[in-house]
Amino acid sequence: MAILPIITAPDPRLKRTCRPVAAVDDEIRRMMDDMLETMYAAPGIGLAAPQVGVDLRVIVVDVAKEGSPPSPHCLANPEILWSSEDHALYNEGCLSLPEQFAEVERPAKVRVGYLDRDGKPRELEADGLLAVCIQHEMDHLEGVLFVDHVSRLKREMILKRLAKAKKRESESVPA
Ligand code: GNR
Ligand code: NI
Repeated sequence: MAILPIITAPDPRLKRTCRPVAAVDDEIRRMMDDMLETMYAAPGIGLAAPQVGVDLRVIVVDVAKEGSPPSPHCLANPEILWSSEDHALYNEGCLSLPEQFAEVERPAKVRVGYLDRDGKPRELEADGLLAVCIQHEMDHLEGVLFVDHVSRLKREMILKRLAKAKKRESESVPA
């Protein structure tokens, strides 16, 4: 297993539409395992393949609370089969927009179809934080970040703040 570098905005690789995986083979399984390790190390509750530079439709999530047993999910080719009429707000963050947050509104519940780590077709009904996380990760597969769901003013403020933080960081590290 390996911890992979996480790409941050504004990187064009975060804006691509990802390709479906043909099959969940050993190479995809290795990528899922590396993504889980990378997500836990970050730490984060989800990770999408484009965040590690891979343009394939693969996401991993684990929203288990600290201290409770891990509950990893690996999803290849995820599809929203149903989403609830009722929506919910959540203050979202993203490992590709470090230390930035904004309230995003999404359907409160979703039913998702996908291939699991063994390539087996499965369905999952999610609500609460798991529903937020799965929708956030699936957005990444379309090149969409949480800032694309907020006003242009908020989005530009967040992207400017992130650019400043990155610049400060690059200048404070001795060459
Ligand atoms: O670790 C993460 N936390 C989080 C918090 C609120 C809403 C979504 C997320 S996903 C994020 C990890 C990430 O960037 N996944 O793409
Ligand atoms: Ni994200």
